[in-house]
Amino acid sequence: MKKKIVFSGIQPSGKLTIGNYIGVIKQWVKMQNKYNCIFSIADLHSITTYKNNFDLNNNILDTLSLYLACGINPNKSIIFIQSHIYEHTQLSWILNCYTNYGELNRMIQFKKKIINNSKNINTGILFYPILMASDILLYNTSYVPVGLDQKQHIELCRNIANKFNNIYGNTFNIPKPCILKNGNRIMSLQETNKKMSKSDKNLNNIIYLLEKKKDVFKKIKLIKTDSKKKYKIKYNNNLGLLNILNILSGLTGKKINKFKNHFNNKIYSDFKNEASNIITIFLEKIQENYYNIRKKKSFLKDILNYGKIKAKKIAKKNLFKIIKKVGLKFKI
Ligand code: AQP
Repeated sequence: MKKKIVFSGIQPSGKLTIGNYIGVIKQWVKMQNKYNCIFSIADLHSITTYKNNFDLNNNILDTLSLYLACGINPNKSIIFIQSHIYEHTQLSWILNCYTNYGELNRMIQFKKKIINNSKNINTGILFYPILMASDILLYNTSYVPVGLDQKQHIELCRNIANKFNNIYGNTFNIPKPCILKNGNRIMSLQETNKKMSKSDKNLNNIIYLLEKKKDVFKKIKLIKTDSKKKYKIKYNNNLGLLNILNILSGLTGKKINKFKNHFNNKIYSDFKNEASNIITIFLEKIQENYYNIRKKKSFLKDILNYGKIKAKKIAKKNLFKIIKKVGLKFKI
């Protein structure tokens, strides 16, 4: 039987975080053994929040190197740059015409992003989920591993696909989101009411996959706990500590309760030191792989070129069918 298709991507809008790893990359690594996986580097999405200090070319190579360092195997999975496959933007225009403005306007991410980008509220931010739907639907995707923040976008994608199928007959697979039970929303270290985001201006909220040991310790130390340092740990309402437990579980695959029991009767500073240590040891492996891979520019370019050829073949064939269905078939 033909393997089902998995599609997912990350914007090269900055340095990847442990949130990106725990929420999605970890899932990708597992899924590539069972499915045909297609992983995009979503540069078109990243220009919706373009900043002058973006170095897209380098960000793309950094992102690819981290995919590989985390365990994505280019011999098993297709990895490509979104803007290399023009079919995505072509399909995106078509799908615009099958999406209600009201549906789009309800997207939570849109509402958040226009607040964070108040000086650049471009329509790309509004149309972001339609481009995402095009990315997914173009490959007849069955599963889309994402973090919780993307759930609403996948629901929109499913609505668009159903609407299209109802009009033109069975065209698109209706993709299912794969959202982890634990680790689907790693929160910011200090401001625990929002998720950890690579573009957060407060760097103390983020642990990057390439974070240095001393900075991991520093950032975790900054998490607010009981002022009496010698007190034994109480997790109760301390979202900062619960977030760390979630991170530890996400990185190691061990249950949260196991860590809770382990830290029972310990004091806050022990908790923070041990947690920082576990995180650092995990990151060191990835960082060693990363720095080896990142040097090999022509190897990285070959992977992207190979991915482009493979993705293009599928995208071209599928877009042709869609174009015919909507009646764009005038021949000269
Ligand atoms: N904190 C997180 N916890 C769990 N999953 C996360 N993801 C992102 N942050 C977390 C998931 O990673 C995938 C790729 O995300 P993206 O970079 O394409 O877009 P994003 O969701 O907007 O991620 P960021 O880090 O917040 O990027 P910026 O700051 O550039 O907007 C998605 O599946 C996402 O759910």
